[in-house]
Amino acid sequence: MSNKVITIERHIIEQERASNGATGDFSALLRDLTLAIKLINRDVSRAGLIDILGSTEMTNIQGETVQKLDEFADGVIYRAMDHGGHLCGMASEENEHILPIPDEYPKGKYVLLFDPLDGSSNIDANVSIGTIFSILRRVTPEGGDGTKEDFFQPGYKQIAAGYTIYGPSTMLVYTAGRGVYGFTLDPSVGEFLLSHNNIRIPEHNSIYSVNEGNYHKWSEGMRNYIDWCKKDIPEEKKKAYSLRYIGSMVADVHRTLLYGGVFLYPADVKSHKGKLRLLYEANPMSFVIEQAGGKATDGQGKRLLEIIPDDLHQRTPLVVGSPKNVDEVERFLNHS
Ligand code: AHM
Ligand code: MG
Repeated sequence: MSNKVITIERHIIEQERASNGATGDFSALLRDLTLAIKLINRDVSRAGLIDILGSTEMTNIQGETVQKLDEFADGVIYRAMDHGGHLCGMASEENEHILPIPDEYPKGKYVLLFDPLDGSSNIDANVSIGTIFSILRRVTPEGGDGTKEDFFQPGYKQIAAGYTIYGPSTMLVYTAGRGVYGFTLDPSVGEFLLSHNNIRIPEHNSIYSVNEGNYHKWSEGMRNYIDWCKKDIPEEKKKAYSLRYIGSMVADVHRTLLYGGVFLYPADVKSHKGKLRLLYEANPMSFVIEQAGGKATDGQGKRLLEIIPDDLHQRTPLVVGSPKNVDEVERFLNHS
């Protein structure tokens, strides 16, 4: 990789230029989103201080007491994105219904779906959390409010998707369908700089990532797969696999993207569709993983990006990661 310093803004503009019919609209949309993410990052990095600093500060500025960080993040994204003229609607994991663009602002040609702060139950333990986003082009006529039709598109129609991970450093990883790029926030200048050019996921690695506490609720095929992971079977695999599970999807998928292996959230007897949401979690992460050369399925041979949604908050079982690891899982799940 060259040692050129490339900001995310420059990168997005160049990617858009390289695609046909670029109007600059899409770059501007992503620029607004990057600003929202920097604002969220500022507050997430002070999460441990909120009890001692937050209360007074929030009261001074907004006249209200401290908000939970996930609600705060939700509001920041909405307020940063509602007036740019690029969107005709938004949908967030935190809100039951479509979030309309206020009447006083123009309605654009995209919709934005997001999980403002995924893994937020980990905040108090200072564990990495993230923001996930997905952008679709509207299918209804331009000018009016976005409707369900605009949101209920299969994931392969996403025109961009990505996530931010608030970890030891803050990273933004995105794809616009031309590979996957990672940017690290340099806090001293407040810019995301290209640090991971054209990320490719390893073909295979001996790592699996799943909440194994659900073992007794899984299907036989799923239990067999996990038992197999733990064994040394010289003729099939050199050694037992390692288990890594953070419990924060963005962090678990990010590690899987960089190191390889597989991340799973399967169905179980209680949750027939698993836990994770198709539109806010599964689709954007699958788009990133596929663009990096990985695979993303529902564990029953179906590509996640081909599911046609019928509910804003629908869930799906999920198996994502290195192509060979996903194939291994599929082999077990399809033989139960
Ligand atoms: P959230 O959107 O309410 O934060 O829940 C999603 C999170 C994911 O980040 C993570 O992969 C999963 O829940 C962990 O679930 P579990 O605690 O069942 O292992
Ligand atoms: Mg979530």
